[in-house]
Amino acid sequence: MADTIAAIATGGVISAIGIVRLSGDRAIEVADRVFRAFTGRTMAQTPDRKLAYGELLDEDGSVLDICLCTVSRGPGSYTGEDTAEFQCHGSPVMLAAALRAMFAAGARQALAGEFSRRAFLNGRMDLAQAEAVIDLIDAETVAAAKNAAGQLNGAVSKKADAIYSGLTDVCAHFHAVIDYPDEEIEPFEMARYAGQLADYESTLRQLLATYDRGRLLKEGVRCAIIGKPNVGKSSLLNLLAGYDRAIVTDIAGTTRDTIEEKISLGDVVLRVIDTAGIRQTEDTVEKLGVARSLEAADGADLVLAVFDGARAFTREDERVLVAAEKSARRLYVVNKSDEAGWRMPAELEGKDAVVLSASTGDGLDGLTDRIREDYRVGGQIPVGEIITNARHAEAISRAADSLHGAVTAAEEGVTPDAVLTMAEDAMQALGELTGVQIREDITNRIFSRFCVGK
Ligand SMILES: Nc1nc2c(ncn2[C@@H]2O[C@H](COP(=O)(O)OP(=O)(O)OP(=O)(O)O)[C@@H](O)[C@H]2O)c(=O)[nH]1
Ligand SMILES: [Mg+2]
Repeated sequence: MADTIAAIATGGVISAIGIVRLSGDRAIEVADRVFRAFTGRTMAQTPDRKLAYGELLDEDGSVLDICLCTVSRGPGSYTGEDTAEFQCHGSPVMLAAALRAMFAAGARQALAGEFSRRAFLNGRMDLAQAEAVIDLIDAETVAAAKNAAGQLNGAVSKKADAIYSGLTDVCAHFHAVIDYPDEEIEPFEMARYAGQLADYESTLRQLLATYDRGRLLKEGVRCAIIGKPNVGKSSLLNLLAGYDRAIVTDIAGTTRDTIEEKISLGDVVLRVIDTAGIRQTEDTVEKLGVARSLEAADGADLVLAVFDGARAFTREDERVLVAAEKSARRLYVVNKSDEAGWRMPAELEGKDAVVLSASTGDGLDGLTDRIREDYRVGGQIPVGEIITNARHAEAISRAADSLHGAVTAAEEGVTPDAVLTMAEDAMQALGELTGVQIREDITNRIFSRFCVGK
């Protein structure tokens, strides 16, 4: 028995359409208590996925809205249970009243993610697919959405399932030989399977290698702007953001603390961090600021090291160069190209430098094109097969390590049962990925990230 849950599935703002949904054993009965189709037909008499036009009623039976209702019966529905959905006008107060009427008719408020949780528990989707639903809702770029859609379609799950199933066959063969010695089963030779296990490991490693890119796709590229004071870091942040986010003055040491701003460059989301100018200072506050600047550079995916091309290259610039070179990835920005006397510093010769004027905006496209090109998704990796989820990456990595252990042991002639224990560890890890084998507390944590109504 699944109790019947109800929730408003659309956002709590005034909009053209608002959706309320129901799922559970009594979903259609509840729908019939709050909805009267103009045809006179009940929803119980209405076929699946057919729209009915009619009146939505409150607890007292007075009309709240004129809307559309559709039902989808289990097991072929999103949750695998009987479901009903109302497409109403998008007034948040009216939708709340409709929800109250459904509670009065026997439904209860759905918890966050409860519809998708039921879909998972009823086998309508695996755990990796359910997590793709939330990624799709959270997507900040079209590329991120497409990748999540690919995962919802099972791009990653299918690979994990194929390996899981292959490993099941290997283990089953071994156990059959041991358990049924009298049967004529082909003898088990571990060496025959070593190549297969190695192939599985390599498939998993390839999948895992996409996680670097996937993390950036999902979380955005952490991009720290560093440089000595007054080179135009905050001006660059403002130029990228398109508005005056940070204070800009001609006083060296204007920015004291890090300032973060999310900026979308088409398919790439940058989390830009403007920092305090790096210099030797006795000022306590500024000193702390400089320490934060260096920390930001350390933790960044990309460092934009800014220099003032209109002024001499100094020892402070030298320090910035060193910090940039220590970072994961860097681009050198030589600013103030609008000023007479601008020149490319000899110290940057042969380096990846972009010429810019943060005042006029000249060179901005060159910079953003470079960043977009570097962090663009696609190319070699099929969309949908980019791992974006830390939990998935961890499970895949554990499975690959176990398989590596199994292959090495098989090659060294270790007894099959020891090899297969490692293969079973890999199965356990893959089972956690798709949710075949998963602890309930982990499932709870995953679905609690969903919004109510999904
Ligand atoms: N001519 C010219 N002036 C610029 C340009 N970019 C910034 N400036 C000027 O340089 C000065 C310092 O700019 P900021 O953006 O505050 O520099 P900053 O690197 O953030 O400085 P701190 O916060 O002190 O570390 C301001 O007077 C800006 O107007 C540029 O491209 N051309
Ligand atoms: Mg500044």
